[in-house]
Formats: sequence, structure tokens, C-alpha cells
Amino acid sequence: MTFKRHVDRLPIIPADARKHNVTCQFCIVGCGYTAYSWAINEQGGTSPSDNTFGVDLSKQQAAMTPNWYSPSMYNIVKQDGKDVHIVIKPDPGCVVNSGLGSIRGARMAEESFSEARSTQQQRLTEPMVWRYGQMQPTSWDDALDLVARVTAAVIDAQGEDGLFVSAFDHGGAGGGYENTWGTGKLYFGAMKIKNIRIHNRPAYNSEVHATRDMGVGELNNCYEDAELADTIVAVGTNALETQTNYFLNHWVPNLRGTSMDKKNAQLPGEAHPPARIIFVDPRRTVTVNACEVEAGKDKVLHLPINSGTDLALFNAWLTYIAEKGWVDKGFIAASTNDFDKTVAANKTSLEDAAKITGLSVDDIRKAAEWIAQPKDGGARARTMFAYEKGLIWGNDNYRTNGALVNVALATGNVGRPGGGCVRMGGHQEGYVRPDYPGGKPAPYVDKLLLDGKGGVHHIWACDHYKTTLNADKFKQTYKKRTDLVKDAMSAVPYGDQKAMVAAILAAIGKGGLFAVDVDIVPTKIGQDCHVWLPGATSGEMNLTSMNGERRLRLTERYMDPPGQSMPDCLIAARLANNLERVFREMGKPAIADKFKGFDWKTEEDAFMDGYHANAKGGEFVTYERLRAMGTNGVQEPATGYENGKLVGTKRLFADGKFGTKDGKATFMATQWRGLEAPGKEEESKKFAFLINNGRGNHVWQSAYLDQKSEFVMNRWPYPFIQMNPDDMKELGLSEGDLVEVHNDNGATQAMVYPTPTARRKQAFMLFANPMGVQGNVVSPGVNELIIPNYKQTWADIRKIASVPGAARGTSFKSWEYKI
Ligand SMILES: Nc1nc2c(c(=O)[nH]1)N[C@H]1C(S)=C(S)[C@@H](COP(=O)(O)OP(=O)(O)OC[C@H]3O[C@@H](n4cnc5c(=O)[nH]c(N)nc54)[C@H](O)[C@@H]3O)O[C@H]1N2
Ligand SMILES: Nc1nc2c(c(=O)[nH]1)N[C@H]1C(S)=C(S)[C@@H](COP(=O)(O)OP(=O)(O)OC[C@H]3O[C@@H](n4cnc5c(=O)[nH]c(N)nc54)[C@H](O)[C@@H]3O)O[C@H]1N2
Ligand code: SF4
Ligand SMILES: [Mo]
Repeated sequence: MTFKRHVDRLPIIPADARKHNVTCQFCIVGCGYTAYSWAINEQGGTSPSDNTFGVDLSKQQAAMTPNWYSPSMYNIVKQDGKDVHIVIKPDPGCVVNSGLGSIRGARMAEESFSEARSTQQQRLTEPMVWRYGQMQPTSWDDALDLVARVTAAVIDAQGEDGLFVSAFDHGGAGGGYENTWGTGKLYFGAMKIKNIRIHNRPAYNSEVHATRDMGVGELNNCYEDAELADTIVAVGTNALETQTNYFLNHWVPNLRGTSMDKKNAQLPGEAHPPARIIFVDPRRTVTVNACEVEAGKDKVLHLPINSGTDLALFNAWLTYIAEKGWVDKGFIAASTNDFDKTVAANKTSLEDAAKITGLSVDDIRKAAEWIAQPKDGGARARTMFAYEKGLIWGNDNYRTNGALVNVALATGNVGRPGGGCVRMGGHQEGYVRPDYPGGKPAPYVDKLLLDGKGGVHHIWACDHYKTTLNADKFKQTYKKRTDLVKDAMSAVPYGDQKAMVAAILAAIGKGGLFAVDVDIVPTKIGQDCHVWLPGATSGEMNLTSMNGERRLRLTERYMDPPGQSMPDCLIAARLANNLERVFREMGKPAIADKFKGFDWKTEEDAFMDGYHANAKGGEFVTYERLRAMGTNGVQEPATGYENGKLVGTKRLFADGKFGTKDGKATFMATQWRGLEAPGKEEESKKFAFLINNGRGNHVWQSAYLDQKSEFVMNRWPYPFIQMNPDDMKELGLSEGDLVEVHNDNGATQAMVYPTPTARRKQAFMLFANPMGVQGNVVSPGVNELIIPNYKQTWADIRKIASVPGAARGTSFKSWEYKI
């Protein structure tokens, strides 16, 4: 299928086009982009003085030229109310991506709101309120007044525990320092809300509690370390598809042997063997395939582990490495506690680990050798450990995380060039908030909502109907509760705000829930909400975030937000203003006073109040200084401002001092205890297929923008489910058939994608898709700190339809490539 059928030429970017610094609004990698914009009735020319590249465009350009842009990087948007051309293209000067785009980031322009070109017309432009049996547009004053009155009344009746909140805690679109501070100051400063959950898990906790408890903050290295490492250990991360340009621009050069100059210059006097990579993943990913092609099969070791058994593997590595004496004795003595105790506690033989993990003794040993065997000449091996959702949303999160950090610490690979034990990351980060007022473990918010608790729910940039666990049950209960309130609202005559609030409160008294959704598009959960508040997103506001190597940048506002939409931090501020007013009207001045300090006019005000005043090193950072640092920004924490430049921190813990009281990292006892979350073991026995799940390259998250992208929807009209062809034969399935995936938790559906490399009875399904929510079949089982276990899900599969219309014409070729 050809895309951009209607585009046969695009305007040349003129020499005097405006330029704005942009960091990709999507994933953790945070690639640098430049937004070029210019008047709608102008365009550049081919002569060097007439175009932004300063080159003669009438001549054929070289193969890897940056002097071009693709149709997906182009749109017409509004700037100060006027239509302008815009091109958002990767910045060759950014050290993160060196000019590379990805299939997601390089579509930022075409996924922008454009009246002229009709893209993203789904965007919310006005606040909407449930009235006359449907959502109706209204003013900010009207919508916020209703939200504030209901919220204040619920707090008055139930205390602050009656207010439930779901909120992003990340960077990039739907997050960033401005907005986490705005929501954080509202819920943890002005109020002390305990019943709050994060966008991707049902409680307010850390995805990586263990590494933090050990004193090892999780984003501790820099992207260059992947170019300096002798061995990379990739656990449950599919980096080619999910951290794309980090993989392409920093892992691949090392695997190809083209980062040797850097190694020789930065690490002189030691051997630099060809880079090797170990994958721990039950599934063969396209990342494994790419590494085999780029490095050669002998440098790639894929350990197709039994789902959820990583912990046993890591304990066996620690045991074997300690026995061999391949540990960093000096580092262990100077910078850590509890090494001997932990080695004794975690003792696991290669044979025992082989039994649990389904791997061979030889492969486990070989991996340990690649990780820790000293190099020729005796120098310590430099090994980088990287993990993401296969570990984080996997079995026994806390202990498994700790077990991997144990191996990194034992081999002295934290705080050193070519090392690190890091999250690969999901979104960029953008966390600055007052402390969470609740305890540990934090309340299991989804469960409380299912149990009928809470009276009002504020939702910020998340769509649980597509992304939570136990989603089928969650939806059923949530709808019942919010319908009670809808029916009550429909029965009140329009214009009587007092009667409206009273009716809502009465419905809440009967088990109802009043729900407010702050989002940029109508969402699935939004269908069952009573108020929608339209957010402005990255590029429609100034936004700061940091990436996976703590690189902080400012994305400059390059276009107007749609309609009346506002930055989330200002929505939080206006909500605070309204709560102050309503509490005062209710005769509660002491409570009203807590909502002071929200007089921000711009997102920069929120940044100065939040990041500048509260973040470590924030005192050095301003918008002006960040703007001057361009797409390379500064690595957090900032440590100074010298000669017109912000100074940052390349690696954490380079001085051997860690984040514990005595400054020593602490090893952790992490014994194996099987499938740990309640119900998982039984589920694994009862159902035929592992329903492994996660991401695919094209789609960003729950497809909130992609659902209106012809390009993505033509490729994936339904979520794919990868299956082994022999399993398909057994079930009478052909490529493209729709299947139902079902277990005791619920059911969902997906489109079968034959995948010869898939193991028997192990399927992999695209998560969070509007056309089939994988979370419907994920059980409510969590670990002791309320971390979900999305990856360990088992279900049965049955055919429900032969290749439906939308799937005809879809390619079912292998995703692998050869050279
Ligand atoms: N089965 C299964 N479930 C999972 C996972 C898994 O691996 N498997 N992974 C989990 C993970 S890691 C994640 S991150 C979550 C994702 O879960 P969610 O955060 O719920 O999913 P997103 O699609 O990222 O939702 C973002 C919402 O924010 C809105 N949005 C975007 N930009 C803005 C903005 O600037 N302002 C506002 N107000 N709204 C905005 C979008 O329209 C969208 O509705 O899913 C989790 N769920
Ligand atoms: N294209 C794209 N990129 C994204 C996103 C997106 O939506 N689309 N989302 C972003 C976000 S928010 C996140 S959190 C990241 C997630 O990034 P990743 O963690 O890389 O992505 P996933 O696909 O969720 O899971 C990674 C791998 O975990 C494996 N896995 C499953 N079970 C196990 C297990 O028991 N052990 C081990 N070791 N591995 C297992 C899966 O087979 C899968 O290959 O991606 C970010 N980048
Ligand atoms: S790799 Fe991530 S940050 Fe970079 S362009 Fe792609 S989605 Fe954006
Ligand atoms: Mo995520």
C-alpha cells in the first residue's frame, strides 16, 4: 500500500524559517529534533541562499544527506492564530540520535492538530460536560466550577481519601516537569491524597523499588557506555522497537566494531575484545535478529528463558562468578555492604538454575563468562546491564530487580565507563513533586475502586480501559458506578448548579463515582466520565523532560494548542484556584488557604516554582539557559553554570558513593520463590498459551494518536498476536484470522501473525490496543509492593473470524532481516 497518496511535492524550507528546539514527545530516548516553520504563502528555493540547508538542492544529494525531509515530517499548523508550514525533522547535531528519526518520532508533524490538512481532528478543543444524555461543550469556568464543587463536597463528606487520582509521572507528552509539579503540588501539597495511582500501575510506588533500596538509582550511566562496553546484557528489553535510536546510534556501533576509536581514547591500556551481547527474553525479538546480523551470530547469546524465571538465572550468575573469583574485590570492599552474606543466601547452582529457567547449563555458564571473565591482560570486563518491562512487569519484580543489581555490583560495573545497571526506560522522565503522603505498600487503587470506594476520580493522561490489569472487570464495575452518576445528572434541570451537585452527591452515596478525564483526545475510559478537560501537549506548550541518560532539554512551543486546550500544569492551577474559591464559599477558609500559590500564568511559572526551586541542581536551570543548550541540553543533576553553559553529570556514582545512609550500595538477598503473584501459578497450569505481550515498532502506547493515522491503522487494523505456525495448524488458524483470547479474568481479541521463531504455546500480543485490550486477560495478581505482573498471563485461544476486511492486504512476512 502506498502512503501519502496525495503528496507529490513538498515546499522547500526557506533560509529564514523559524527554528525551535524539540525533543521527541514519545519514548525515553528523547531524540533531538528541530521544528522549522514559515509563512503559509512562502517557500524556499534550490539555490544555497534560498534554503535552510545552505546547499544547491538542484543537484542530487548524497545517500545519507540530512538535507531533506519526508512527508510524515510535514504539516500545516497554527502559530499565533495563523497557518504556517511546519517541518519537524531529526537534528543531526543531537548526540542522542545524530539525525536519526524513528517510525514514531518522524511522524510527530503529521500527528499534529491541523485544520488545514485535517490531521488529528479528534483532539479535544473545549471542556466537555455530561448533559442531556451526552458530552456537551462548555467553558473552562463552567466545567471547573462543577469539578471543584463536586470534589470539595466529596472531601467534605469523606475526607481527602474520597478523592481518587490517576496521574502520569513521566516526561514527554502527557508529562514533563511542569505538569508533574502542577499535579503534584495540587494533590500532595495543597491536599494529601493517598488514593492515587500512576499511569502504568495500580498504586503509587516505584517500578524499581529494589535498586533504589540498594542505593543504586536506576538511570546511572550514559548512552556512550553502550559504545564502550565489552558485553551488553539486555534483560526483557526489545530495544530496536522500543528504545530505537539508543539501540541504533549507540549499541549497533559497538556491535559493528565502529566505536573502537572511542574505546581506545577513553579506556587506554586495556584489551577491547569485540563487543558481545546477551539477551534474556522468552521470545526471539527483532532486536536479537538485528544484533546477529550486525555483530555475527557468535557474538550474540539469546537465552530464551521460561517466562518469569529471570531471578534464578541471576542468582546462578552471582554464585558462579563469586566461585570463580571474577568479582571486583576492591570495589566491593570500598563501596558495598553484605556481599558475603548475599552470596551465601542466594546460592544457586548452574544445574538448579537450568531446571527452573529451561536453559542449558552451558549457556548459563557461557553468559557468566561473557559477563565477568577477566579480559586478556587481566583487566576487569566492562559489562552494561539493561532491563525493562520483561523484568519490571515480570514475576517477583522486587527480588528480580535486586538479583540483577547484585551481579552488576559484584562485577564492579556501576559508575564506571562501559558499565551501568540501568532501566532502558519507557517514557522520558519528568518527576518533581512534594513527597507522596501515603505509606509503603501504597493502596491498591484499582481494587479500592472495584470495591466501591471513593467518590470522585481525577484522571490525568491515562486510559485504564486500555492499559490497566484486570481491565475487563475494571471496566464493568467502573461503568456501573459512573452510570449511577450520569443518570442522576440527566435528571436535574439545566442551570441549577446546586441541585446538580446535590444529585451527584446523592448518587455517590449509593455507590456512584464522579469522573473527570484530563486528556488530549476522547479516551475509552472517558466514555464513562462526566467531565473532559482538554490538555495542550508537547510543542503546543514549552515542556522540559530528561531522557534515559538524564539529559534534560526544553521543547519549545512551536504551535498553538487546539481550541481552548491548556497545558496540564495550568489546568491543575486553575482547578486549585476554583477549589480555593469553593472552600471559601463553603465557609472553610483554613482549607481554602491551602490552595494558595497557584497563580501561575504560564508553564514557565510552573517550571520555576517546581523544577527550579525543588529539583537537585534545579537552581542552575532556567528556560533561557536550557534554550541555549539546544537539543543536547544538560545531564542531570546540573552542577553549575559556567561560561554561558550548564554543567551536568555524565554518570552517577562515579565516586563510588551510593544513595544509602553510609554511602555504600547494599547487596540484597533474593531467593527464588516461584511464580509469586497470587493466582499466577494456577493460571499457568490451567490455560494452554502464555500470552506474552508488549510493544511493536509502529505504535506509540495505546495508539491514542495512531488510531487516527492511516499509516499505522493500515498496517495494524487489529492488534497482532504472534503465534507458532504449528499451534495455528492445531487450532485451524490462518494468517490474519481473528482469535479470541480468553481466561478466567476476561477476554479480548487479536489478529494472528504467523511467527516461525515463536516457541510452541507462547504467543506475543500487542498491548493496549483500542481494537483489542490485552489487559482484559491479565489477572489482578500483584507483588507485595503492588507491582503488576502483566507479562505472566496464560489463556486459551479460539478462532472467531476468518481474515476480516480490514486485515486483507496486510503483509504477514517475517519481521527479520538478513544480509
Ligand atoms: N498488558 C500490559 N499492560 C500494560 C503494559 C504492558 O506491558 N502490558 N505496560 C504498562 C506501561 S509500561 C505503560 S507506560 C502503560 C501506559 O498506560 P497509559 O498511560 O494509560 O497509556 P497511554 O497510551 O500512554 O495514555 C496516555 C493518555 O494520555 C493522553 N495524553 C497524551 N499527551 C497528553 C498531554 O499532553 N496531556 C494530557 N492531559 N493527556 C495526554 C493520551 O491521549 C492517552 O489517552 O500501560 C501499562 N499497561
Ligand atoms: N514502539 C514503541 N516503543 C515504546 C513504547 C511503545 O508503545 N511503542 N512504549 C514505551 C514505554 S512506556 C515502555 S515502558 C517501554 C517498554 O519497552 P520494553 O520493555 O522493551 O517493551 P515490551 O515489549 O513491553 O517488553 C520487552 C520484552 O520483555 C519480554 N518478556 C516477557 N516476559 C519476560 C520474562 O519473563 N523475562 C524476560 N527477561 N523478558 C520477558 C517480551 O518478550 C518483550 O520482548 O517502551 C517504550 N517505547
Ligand atoms: S527513538 Fe523514541 S525518542 Fe527517538 S524518535 Fe523514536 S520514539 Fe522518538
Ligand atoms: Mo511505560
